Amino acid sequence: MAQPLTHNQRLLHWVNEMAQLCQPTQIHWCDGSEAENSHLCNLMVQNGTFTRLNPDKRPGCFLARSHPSDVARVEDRTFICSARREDAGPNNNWADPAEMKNTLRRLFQGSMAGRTMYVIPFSMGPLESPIRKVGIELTDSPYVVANMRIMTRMGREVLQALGDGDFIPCLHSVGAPLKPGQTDVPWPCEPDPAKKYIVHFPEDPSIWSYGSGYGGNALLGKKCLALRIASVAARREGWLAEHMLILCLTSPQGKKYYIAAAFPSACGKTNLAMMRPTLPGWKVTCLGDDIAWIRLGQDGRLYAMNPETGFFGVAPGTSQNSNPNAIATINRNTIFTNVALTPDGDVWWEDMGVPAPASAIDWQGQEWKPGCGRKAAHPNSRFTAPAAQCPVIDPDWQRPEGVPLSAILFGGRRPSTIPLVNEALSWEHGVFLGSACGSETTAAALGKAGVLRRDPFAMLPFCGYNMADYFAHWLSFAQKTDPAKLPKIYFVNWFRKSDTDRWLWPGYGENGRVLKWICERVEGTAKAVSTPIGNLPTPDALDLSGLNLPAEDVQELLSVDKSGWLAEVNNIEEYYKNYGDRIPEPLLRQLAQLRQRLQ
Ligand code: OXD
Ligand code: MN
Repeated sequence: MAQPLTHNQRLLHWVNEMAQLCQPTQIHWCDGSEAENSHLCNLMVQNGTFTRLNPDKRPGCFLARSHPSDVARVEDRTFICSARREDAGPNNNWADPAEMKNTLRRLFQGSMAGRTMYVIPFSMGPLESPIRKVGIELTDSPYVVANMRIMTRMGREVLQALGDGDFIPCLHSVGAPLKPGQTDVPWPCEPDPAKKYIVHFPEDPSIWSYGSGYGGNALLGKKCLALRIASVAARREGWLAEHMLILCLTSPQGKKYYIAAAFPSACGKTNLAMMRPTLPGWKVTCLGDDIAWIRLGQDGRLYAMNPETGFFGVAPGTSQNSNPNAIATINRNTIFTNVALTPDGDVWWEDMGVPAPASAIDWQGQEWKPGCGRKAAHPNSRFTAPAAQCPVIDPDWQRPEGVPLSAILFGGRRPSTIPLVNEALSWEHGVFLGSACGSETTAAALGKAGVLRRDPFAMLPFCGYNMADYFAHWLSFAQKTDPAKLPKIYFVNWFRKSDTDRWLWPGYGENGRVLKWICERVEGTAKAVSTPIGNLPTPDALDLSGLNLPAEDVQELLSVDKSGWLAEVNNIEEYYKNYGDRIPEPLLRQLAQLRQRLQ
């Protein structure tokens, strides 16, 4: 659509100004229609960005291969440019906003030459939601347009809902202007990592992203707007923008329990969000797999809403066994990025649970054979799929007011010390547990096994302000409402190992057993023992029927390792020191009380 679809003067003015700066050949206002999408997909097939997959196997699906330098979020090139450095906190890279804008203006000058500037109006959250945010992303990447159409509510109806209202300006360029006559490459980007910039100005608010076309760097509604910028707005406006899945667990009696859960990356959030519980009669339906916006309802309870409309999931490891519902979700209308292409025009990745093809084209476009020593799919290869296609999507997933939470879960990959499940003693204690979230790295990831990386609330890369102030914001909810109405908080750990490096807990669909105990605690019917670290299930309170777990494994999963916990207390204390005296007093009190209970 060449013509602007709006009379919003501020928007028209800004688009004009940015076009002057970036110098695109033309401007396209996205209407979000089916026709527009197929036109863009055809265009990308023609220029080599997309490969159309075999329509008999994956109708409406495409494969994209990125430049090898552009395969993941770039945290070290991500900036929060608040006016004051201390407001960004030690958890963020900070730069002076005026200086950064100068740098960015220089970079964006002429950056879209030879390309089309797409204007993407998008809404995070249902248009009727009281906390939805409208963003306008200007981008020179049609790949970004096609992904944003899956991940957000996008197009004409958003501009209609916006009217003359306020929007969040999001400027994006792949940073690869074309000279007259220069032929394009399938994945244009700025290959030099030091020249990529993912920048947030929380006080504007605005987002400027330069040099990358991949995932969270380029789909600006997701991590940039719905987490970093939204977390700042949420603090000001009295709600929470969280890195959480939302699921509904329905009991055999038909009672529904809505649960939100925060886990650091690579801890199985998408798997849990749509899992199939093995326990007969229990059912999980999915409301979201990555982000939850949570606010107080009129009844004093916390309500969670997923601001996205799609899943941007990691492909490797996704299989019929680990996540059958994801496999069913991605069988049509899905964009795959950096997975392998099979000779029959389908996709393949490591641990897909189906035999490797005899040959394939790998994520870098090269011939690949099993055993050749290279991975066929990049470890961070992705699928972008509409949430509505998930076979267990919850009927209320688009409710503008969200769903009332019964429980909030925190977790991480913790081979030792942390029990299978632990119930917080109070909201304050629960916030303390969230602040101590973290995951142990594997040998493959960091060259050193057993390194614990603290990732409070799984928000370390996504909190748009000082994390200590974020802790205080979480604590404040106990004053904003009757604490008895707040969800109960749990810390779970599916990743416990024995001394001999054996998994103690089967995970996946069996995690429903832990969720069942949590729901029974919410009802006040399940047994627990009070321990120095929190309330743990008695071994007979967990429904382990048919599992045949050795009694000593259950014992280990549900016991308190006192010396391990004392070390944990010291480690948390060290971690808090990063935030100096900004750490809220109640968390220091929780730490001291825990130490005392352990001694
Ligand atoms: C994601 C992440 O991509 O958390 O969702 O890294
Ligand atoms: Mn995530």
